[in-house]
Amino acid sequence: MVGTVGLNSARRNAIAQDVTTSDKPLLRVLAGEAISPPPVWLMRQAGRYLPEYRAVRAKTRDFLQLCFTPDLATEVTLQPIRRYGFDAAILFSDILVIPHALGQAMRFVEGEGPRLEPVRDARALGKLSAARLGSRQSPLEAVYQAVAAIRSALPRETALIGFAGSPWTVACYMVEGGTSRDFHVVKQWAMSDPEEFAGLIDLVVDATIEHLSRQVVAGAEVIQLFDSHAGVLPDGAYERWVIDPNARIVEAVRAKHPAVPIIGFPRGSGLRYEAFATATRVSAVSVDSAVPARWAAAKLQPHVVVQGNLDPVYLLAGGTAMRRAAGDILEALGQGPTIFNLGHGVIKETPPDHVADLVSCIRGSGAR
Ligand code: 1CP
Repeated sequence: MVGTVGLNSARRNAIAQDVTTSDKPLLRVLAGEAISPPPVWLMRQAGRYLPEYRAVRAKTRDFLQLCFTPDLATEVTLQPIRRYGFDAAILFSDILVIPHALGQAMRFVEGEGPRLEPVRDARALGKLSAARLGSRQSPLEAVYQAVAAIRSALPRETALIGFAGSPWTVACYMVEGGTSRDFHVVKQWAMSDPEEFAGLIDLVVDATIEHLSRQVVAGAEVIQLFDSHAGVLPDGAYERWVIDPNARIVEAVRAKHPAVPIIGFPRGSGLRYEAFATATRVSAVSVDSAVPARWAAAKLQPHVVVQGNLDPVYLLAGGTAMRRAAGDILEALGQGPTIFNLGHGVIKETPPDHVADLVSCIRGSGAR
């Protein structure tokens, strides 16, 4: 089944002007086509649940070294493509390469996660700079080399997704110094001194525009913006720190690269997904598992392509429960342009066989 139901005509025409027909199912859907079965890829499809990833990881000193060694980043990006034949590869990197490139001291502690020297005032903010990002001496040069190598190694039907964290989510880690239960330190700064906090957000916006543009120039065909902690902000603050920075990034990247579709993932946005989808002008919105797929079909799909949203724990559980839940999502979203994905990343305890089972369940759902 092929069609362009779901997107309003102005949007469809705007996209059609920019994207020529493609062999890649992901790009066809992002141009507004509904295809059955839909393209499938999974957030965190490369990573610790795969034994071949753990083998590469065991040979590297630390996680950042893996991100900044083009051969290794290329290899781990390709691993899940070889195993499962996903419709997209996502660059193996991390959202925290931006604070690193801005000059913030950071490291990944084994088994615990990221540790950053917190930025909590104007003085600490003043020490950071995006100046080197625009130059050929960018500390992220290795990332762009990986993008080019991945692109040339991919099968012709597989699209390459580049990505960055959205400014609010990146700022969460920069200010808290790591992960947090409620992110109250960064929220308090944003609420008590929004003008000063805007300086941090603006710095990350600029760095992110540069980083994404360089990924596109190197060969990324689609961009995803991860706003994983969007859901912790109340109304008002959400517009200022989630919608506005994402909208600025979409506008700037699209001005330079009009043909490149952009997927937004403002996790935990609830009812605000609708405002996010229309106000940021993203090409697609990735929804978390708390969003009813039928609601997404009714409220979001008329404006944007919808990506999602199987609960990663169904993938961990596998079997009939997983297949039934995946089928429900296909049934709700499959009439319009949709990309099958999880509501968040693959959990590291997930048996690799469950992933193979999920992919064959999606692909078995109709003839392409
Ligand atoms: O030792 C290891 O192997 C470290 C685990 C790991 C991995 C596999 C980290 C540390 N990052 C990654 C890769 C990664 N991170 C990708 C690769 C591509 C893929 O999806 O296959 C991507 C897209 C990310 C993005 C990322 N990093 C996000 C946004 C998505 C999300 O999961 O919400 C976030 C919040 C991070 C921060 C981060 N990096 C790593 C960890 C353990 C964390 C989370 C810390 C926390 O718990 O808050």
